Amino acid sequence: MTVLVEKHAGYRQIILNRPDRLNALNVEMHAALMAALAEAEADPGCRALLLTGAGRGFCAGQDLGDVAVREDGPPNIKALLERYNGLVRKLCSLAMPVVCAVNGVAAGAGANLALACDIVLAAKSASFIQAFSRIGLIPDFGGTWFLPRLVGMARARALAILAEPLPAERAAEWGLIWRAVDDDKLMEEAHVLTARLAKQATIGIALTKRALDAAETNTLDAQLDLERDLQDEAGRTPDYAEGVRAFLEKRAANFTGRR
Ligand code: LHQ
Repeated sequence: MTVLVEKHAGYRQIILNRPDRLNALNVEMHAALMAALAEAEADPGCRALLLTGAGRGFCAGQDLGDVAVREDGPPNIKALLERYNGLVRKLCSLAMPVVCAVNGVAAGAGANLALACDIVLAAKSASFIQAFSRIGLIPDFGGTWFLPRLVGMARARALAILAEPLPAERAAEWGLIWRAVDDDKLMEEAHVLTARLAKQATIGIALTKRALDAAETNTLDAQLDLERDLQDEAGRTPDYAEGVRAFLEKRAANFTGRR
């Protein structure tokens, strides 16, 4: 099994599971990951996801053994990426929060897979490597889109061109990720965070994601209109009514995540 799924109360943990290859991505793992996301999406009881890797790495990007240049010509990278791009699109558009616990090195597409998640925690010993330039490629899996937006163009360029490992603590300082965590606390913190998210107002979070994504390209005018419309949608959810009631009654809200 290249991907393992563990069910917890309100959320699922998805584990990349090719530890002897540092969880490098191949076609089989991609399909398993897509299936795990589709199953999570179809389960009304699943209100958050936690993505991590088995063993000492998070994900070393594309399995280079599978795309080696052979005598009969170059590999069909275009077709492969056409397929893989669906994963980034799916992760970014999921109507629930996705936490990524980067347990070890995240290289190439593996680094950008983490950046496609909503909240990224990383073990202090982990690092992020835009390894692509080492093999003559460009950052893919959304790397050229995520990097400049997260850390600014100067840092994005150096990360992409130099392919030096960025340690987790510096990644957090630079705003590439949310937090760097002591190695032995990573999974505990990731589970606590994901369990907490699974009890929040899920539709409100999904709409927040949509608003922030749209802000990347919208004018202020367009964004204000979008906020009006999405807030109207959020305001019609039972979770909004419950949130206000709970506030007024000075108690914790009991959100259902339902429409
Ligand atoms: C691997 C891999 C790996 C296979 C470690 N593949 N075996 C590209 C092309 C086409 C279409 C789609 O998109 C892409 C996008 C990409 O992702 S391109 C970038 C691909 N990734 C890389 O270039 C990173 C390659 N890996 C590394 O540079 C190192 O392994 C890192 C820096 C990640 C970790 O280094 P170490 O901690 O020293 O571990 P290691 O190198 O000894 O790796 C452990 C094993 O995992 C080793 O196998 P072995 O049999 O010797 O124990 C590696 O060969 C294997 N492995 N990454 N991507």
